[in-house]
Amino acid sequence: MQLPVLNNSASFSHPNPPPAGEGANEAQGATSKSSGCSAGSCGSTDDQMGHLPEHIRQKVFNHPCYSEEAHHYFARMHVAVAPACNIQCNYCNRKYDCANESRPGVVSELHHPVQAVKKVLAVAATIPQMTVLGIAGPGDPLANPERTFETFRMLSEQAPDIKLCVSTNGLSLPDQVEELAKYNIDHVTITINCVDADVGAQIYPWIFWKNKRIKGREGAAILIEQQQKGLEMLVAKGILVKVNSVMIPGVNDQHLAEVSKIVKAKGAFLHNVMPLISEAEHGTYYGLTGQRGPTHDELQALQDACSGDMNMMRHCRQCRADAVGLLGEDRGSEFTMDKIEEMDINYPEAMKMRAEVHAAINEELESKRLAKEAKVQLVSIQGIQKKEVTRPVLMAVATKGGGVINEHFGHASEFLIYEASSEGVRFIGHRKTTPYCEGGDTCGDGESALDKTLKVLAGCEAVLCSKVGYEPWGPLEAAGIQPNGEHAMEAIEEAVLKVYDEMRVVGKLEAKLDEQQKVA
Ligand code: CLF
Ligand code: SF4
Repeated sequence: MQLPVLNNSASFSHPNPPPAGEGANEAQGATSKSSGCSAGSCGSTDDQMGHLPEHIRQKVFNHPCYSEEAHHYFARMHVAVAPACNIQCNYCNRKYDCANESRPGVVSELHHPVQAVKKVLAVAATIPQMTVLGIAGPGDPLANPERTFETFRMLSEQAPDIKLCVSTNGLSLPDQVEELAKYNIDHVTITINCVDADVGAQIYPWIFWKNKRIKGREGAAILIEQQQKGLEMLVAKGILVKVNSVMIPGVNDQHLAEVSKIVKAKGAFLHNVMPLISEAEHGTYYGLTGQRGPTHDELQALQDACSGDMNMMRHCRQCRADAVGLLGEDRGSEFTMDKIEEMDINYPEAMKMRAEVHAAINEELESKRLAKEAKVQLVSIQGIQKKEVTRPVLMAVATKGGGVINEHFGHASEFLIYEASSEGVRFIGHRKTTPYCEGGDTCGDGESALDKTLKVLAGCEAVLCSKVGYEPWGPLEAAGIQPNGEHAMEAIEEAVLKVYDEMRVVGKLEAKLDEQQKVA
């Protein structure tokens, strides 16, 4: 069947769904065995999922956050039904969405559970690739149990083909684990920034616990205990747990590798280390006191350090609490309540269409995977396996999804960053920018949109896109970033590997290596 498009140009697909079952403990341990960055794409689902028991693959194959590969093809949506919070984080201003799972400084439109369910059915019927509904704010979902569980209850009855997902600070998690299990919620995120109350006291000024406000170290100690207890209880129930941690330089950056070890030992499935975003205009404690966030290099170094212990998520976009669409895009404006009220949704019919789309996606992805394996082996045999040069190279990729290079340089609002080396290709993360074609002459402080993109791409030696105009070509080259529009519609990792091999053949890698050695 012809696949519908998720956004303007990409088509989508997914891997084989296996049968469901219990026993996440076993799988969560097994997952971490493949972490680290050996040959091939360590961030890709091929690696992450190849060794997983079938019942765990069933839970993650189409979850865009739990599977790096799935995020190219599948969408998620959030409904903002949970306004209250029971703790205070120093990176949060209550005017905005919960920064534990959302981009700081964003305000989402709050919905009543009945409205939220209507919205989910409308989105699922319109975007069949939307597989996951998450509740992640604008406050803490489990500090608003009635609204959160009412939404989950209605959805589990009316839309059983949608996975349900929730994110929490963990304070009231142990009391809610039974309720979460009741609605077949397979995915829970806990934000764990520390396992040491002295570190916690620098992040959480207070918590609200048993009708009292408890400050400083004492409050942090209770929060940590509840988070760890909640994690253990979820794992015991076979629920997959993702741990989010906000990296705060000078506060918990040295401590997060230990957090990673501990949560892995307890059976967490995935660790997502997110950068602190602390703009002064957001009015948070950290923003106002000048606490900086990490650089791209610092974040990557910490993620690499943690990846020795467990599977790392590197594709998080810090979504808003009412996000709709692929990670990195926001189609919320297509689904405002007035538009939804006018839609006539027959969800049982929509479910049939969704199942067909998912089956077609499954087939497409399977054939892509086989083709990719064959081609990557060929390229390896032809060149890289000779190990003439091992210097790794960062490349930026412009994509709208579908796992292919299909975005114009000037339209990209973010770039995916890949590292190519003699070991293969691995996904490193994403970097946001202002689209060059929409940015006008300046985007603040006299900086042009192109200047901003050049800064964002610092460290990359090539940018792969479907097209790149004449105007940015020169400045990109002058900045040491080779524009490349020759691999439009090709699979990303394959194209990155080809460009890397081309660099090797013309001696670019050697030259750079020599320069590096001279400097050393
Ligand atoms: Fe939403 Fe979170 Fe579920 Fe995903 S988001 S509740 S696990 S469905 Fe995903 Fe968005 Fe990152 Fe969250 S990219 S902020 S990790
Ligand atoms: Fe803000 Fe979320 Fe922290 Fe609550 S848990 S204070 S909403 S960042």
